[in-house]
Amino acid sequence: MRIHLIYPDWGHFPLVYRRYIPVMGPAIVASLTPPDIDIVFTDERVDSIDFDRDYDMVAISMMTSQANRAYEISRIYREKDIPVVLGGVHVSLMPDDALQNADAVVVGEAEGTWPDLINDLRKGNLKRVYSCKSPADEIPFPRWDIFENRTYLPMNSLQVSRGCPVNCDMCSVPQTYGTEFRMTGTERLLEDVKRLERYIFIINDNMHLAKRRVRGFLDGMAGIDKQWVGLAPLSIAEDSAYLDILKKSNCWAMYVDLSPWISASLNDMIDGVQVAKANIMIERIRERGIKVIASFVFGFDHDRKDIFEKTVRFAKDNNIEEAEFHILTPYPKSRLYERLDSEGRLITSDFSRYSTSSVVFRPANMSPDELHEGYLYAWREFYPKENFEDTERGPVIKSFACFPLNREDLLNYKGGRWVEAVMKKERQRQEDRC
Ligand code: B12
Ligand code: SF4
Repeated sequence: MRIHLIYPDWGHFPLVYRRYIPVMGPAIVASLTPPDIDIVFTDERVDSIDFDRDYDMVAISMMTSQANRAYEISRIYREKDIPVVLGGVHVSLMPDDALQNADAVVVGEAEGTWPDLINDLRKGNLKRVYSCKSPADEIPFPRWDIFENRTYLPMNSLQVSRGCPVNCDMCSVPQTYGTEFRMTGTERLLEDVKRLERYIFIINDNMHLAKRRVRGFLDGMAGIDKQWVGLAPLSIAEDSAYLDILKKSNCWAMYVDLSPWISASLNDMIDGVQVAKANIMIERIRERGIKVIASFVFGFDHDRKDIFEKTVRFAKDNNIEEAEFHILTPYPKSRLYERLDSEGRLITSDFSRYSTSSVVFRPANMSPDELHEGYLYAWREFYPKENFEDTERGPVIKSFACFPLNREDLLNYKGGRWVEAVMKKERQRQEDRC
């Protein structure tokens, strides 16, 4: 038996290196698949799909920004009478939408659903919906080998826990994984770490809420020769002892979401004290040798037209090495989506635009075009000219300021002349269109 596992194209994201991160969802689905079934994996971010090959089933993983492309791929295979199953965060949020475009859908975690689905496939009796009723105790070690022989960064992800009790306005995590913080055991995590690449992306942004529970894990990381990058709110800098633990655990950089706290302050909606405080906190993180990758979101109701310029100035004044700029995006089922929908402010239901690079709602203090222009201005203004390239799909930033390998090593990594590779693909796309 042979299954084609697909990670569809996801549109565009300015920082090119993001395209080169192996993704965990498909790697877990592959590891839950019994060994007598062949898995052929296509990552459309870097590969093209060979639609002529025959399969017993096609399985597609998707975020919201990938939904339209996933449905297109599904249609092509279903026309060939190959059954298609869809899974991933968007399917968990909008199963009915997905169901119209597939033979079967998986709602929630694959651990609690995929084995049953495979049994039904063997019997030729696929059900329409597989829902994860209770989360699995055991998360398998992802099959990172499915990404081999391609141009990825030498980096694997690690998920310390699933679920989140905090219900942030724009986040899809509680709706996908539930509201309980379910942490994997420390020993198991540390064993897994030893099997990973030298550089690790710890994908939880909420582990800092459970400092006491993750302490053993972070202490264990200190004794392993691996470096990691993570996600965190700026408030981690309020706890110097915790910052010291992070440093000892070999954390080299943190993605820090600076919105909307900072943008409200930059807009003078609240006093400038927050900005002054942020400067100190960023410095505290940096003093530990941990780089700050700053993430800024534009489009809040308090954002006025000068927010773009003020944000870039803030990032430059703070000597941020790497910044990301996003357009506020209301993901289906989030509180933000419900609010904007109820106010009649959503302007498109084209999910390929739900990528944080497009405006999909009417902002309060500017037009959608002004928001998009301001977003482009921020990328262009923050990065040096030689790192910036305009393409038909949007700006491409060839920066890896926060990656621990130097530029030359990175370009020489494995088959990984990845910056050239992505630029070639971008050019090819433009030529195909002409
Ligand atoms: C690491 C990460 C990334 C990585 C890798 C992406 C990826 N898809 O894995 C990178 C850096 C590339 C990335 C980029 C983006 N990301 Co991101 N990312 C994450 C993060 C932090 C972890 C993802 C992960 O590895 N999870 C662990 C795996 C195991 O979970 P999973 O993928 O959901 O898979 C499980 C189930 O969904 C299911 N499943 C998944 N696929 C399949 C397939 C089949 C066939 C089956 C049966 C089951 C199944 O089983 C898996 C195991 O249980 C999540 C938050 C989170 N906690 O999940 C956000 C998240 C996925 N990202 C999000 C967003 C918005 C983005 C961006 C769009 C925006 C941005 N500005 O960063 C960009 C993409 C740009 C674009 N053009 O679209 C949102 C997605 C929301 C949505 N509704 O789509 C999330 C949920 C964050 C959030 N706070 O809401 N991201
Ligand atoms: S953004 Fe982070 S803290 Fe907020 S709900 Fe999502 S996972 Fe939890």
